[in-house]
Amino acid sequence: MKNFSRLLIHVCAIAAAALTALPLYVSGGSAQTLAAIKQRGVIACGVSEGIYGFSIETPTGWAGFDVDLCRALAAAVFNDPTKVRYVPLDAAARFASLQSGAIDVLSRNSTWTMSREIGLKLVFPAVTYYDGQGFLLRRERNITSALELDNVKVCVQGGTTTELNLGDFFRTNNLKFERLAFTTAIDAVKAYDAGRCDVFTSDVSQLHAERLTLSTPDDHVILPDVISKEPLGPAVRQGDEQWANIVKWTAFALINAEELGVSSKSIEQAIRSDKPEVRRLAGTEGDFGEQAGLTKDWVVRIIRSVGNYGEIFERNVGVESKLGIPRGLNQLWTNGGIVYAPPIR
Ligand SMILES: N[C@@H](CCC(=O)N[C@@H](CS)C(=O)NCC(=O)O)C(=O)O
Repeated sequence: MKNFSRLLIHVCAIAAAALTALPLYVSGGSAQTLAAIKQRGVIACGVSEGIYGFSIETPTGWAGFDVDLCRALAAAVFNDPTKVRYVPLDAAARFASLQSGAIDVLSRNSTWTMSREIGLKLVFPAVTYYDGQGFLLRRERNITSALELDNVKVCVQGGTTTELNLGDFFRTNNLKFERLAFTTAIDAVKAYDAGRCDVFTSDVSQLHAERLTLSTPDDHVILPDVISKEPLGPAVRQGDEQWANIVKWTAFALINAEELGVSSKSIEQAIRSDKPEVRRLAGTEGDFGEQAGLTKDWVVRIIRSVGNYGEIFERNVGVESKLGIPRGLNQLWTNGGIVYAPPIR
């Protein structure tokens, strides 16, 4: 008996040693998305049909905050941010397109909600932009608070959380409104611009973008009220944890890079850094990239191509850009915001 238990301890010790030595490179789930992407040579990325600063087709290709996440993923997988096929999707079509496999990832101002994850069997691996719903209206109305909005016609895009929050807000505050819902953002904004509605409602980030497309942007104001939580981020299908992890840790790598002061300008120095956190990020220490199914230098590839989270924010939507959105909640937690990524270690 004594010999048997000694043998058992021995076997367990060997098994434990073997387990710790085994590199668990492929995380659970059926890891078919990354393989399919590599075989195809491009990532199919679902974006909006056109929101200035977020995802818009320009003469030189797609650009914007949401587009840069697609570019970052392509940089991580192919070391080439251009290896993306953009699929413009309206609000109603976006999730079905992801479920059917027509796209690998949706990066389109989409709010992470419980029903979208559980009911639609999707995963939102990270929040990339903390938003909330607001109202845009004509300056001449002299309205300064959303609580003054009674008996108004509201233009909204259907198939969105915006449409649902709108009903909640007016019901909760005993205010009357008439909803004019449109399938596309272009039609909703056109109707508002033509005077068919008193108010246009959407995520505040999109109000900033859509205001620029109006015939006289300066005649319209965004009310200060924010009536909902809209945590926006990329979405993927359930059942492929390897790909979900790549999307999640690409978003986290962008944030961690900003926190560590690693930018497109300082990335070459970061590769030579002796700071442990920077070395793990740059892949000069550890095998974090390989564990994810990528390469050691995956973050270097990303930062060289698109910059860090702060650079992406400022370039596309920040105060110096046409949209002029302050960082606000989207500032790093170390600077008074709530943007916080788990560490690479
Ligand atoms: N974040 C909200 C709203 C997203 C949304 O689709 N908003 C419209 C309002 S402008 C939009 O972006 N449309 C752009 C398009 O359909 O291309 C959601 O996930 O439901």
